Amino acid sequence: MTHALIVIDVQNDFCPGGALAVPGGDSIVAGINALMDTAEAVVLTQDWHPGGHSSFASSHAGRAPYDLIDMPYGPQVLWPDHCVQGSDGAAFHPDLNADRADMIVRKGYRPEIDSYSAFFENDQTTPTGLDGYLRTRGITALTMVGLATDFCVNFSAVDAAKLGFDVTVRMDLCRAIDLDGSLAAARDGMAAAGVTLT
Ligand code: VGL
Ligand code: ZN
Repeated sequence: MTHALIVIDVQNDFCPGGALAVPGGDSIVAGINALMDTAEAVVLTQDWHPGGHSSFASSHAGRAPYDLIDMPYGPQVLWPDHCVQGSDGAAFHPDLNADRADMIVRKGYRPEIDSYSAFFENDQTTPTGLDGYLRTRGITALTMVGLATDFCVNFSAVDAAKLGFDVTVRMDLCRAIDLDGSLAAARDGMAAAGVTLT
């Protein structure tokens, strides 16, 4: 077994009606479930923030969602409160076949740092442990799907490529937030990192 399907953040808060809804976020669920049926290994990621997380605009006086601020580790977009640990918004979409997962990776649980990537937090050095998990299973090729194309999928795919995995992003099974051209930038960045976009 050398291939894994990585399903990024298919959670209620990123679907229509959620706190940080991605347009059409729920429309990819059936296709992802179908892909799971044929996958060798399945890993889900779950955005998992404590209340008052530093990526929430509500944690910064005078700031609004989608403002860009400087954090000690670099620039950070501020978000509406979302995916608070244990909340309904943090749960996987009810139709997602989460029972199929071999492994669930939670990220963004440190109050002072965000984590878009499934591999490293936003300081780009603190590992989540997923690299070690995949390597010790002998997995070398990854297919990525999920939410949002231009943030967590993008950062995960670029990090995976940098780590030496053979990475394909199924763009038809991802949906984007698209802030100020972030989707186009993500496509370019992923392609430049050697990620295959289909
Ligand atoms: C995400 C913004 C904040 C994502 C997570 O899953 O793409 N985006 N937290
Ligand atoms: Zn988040």
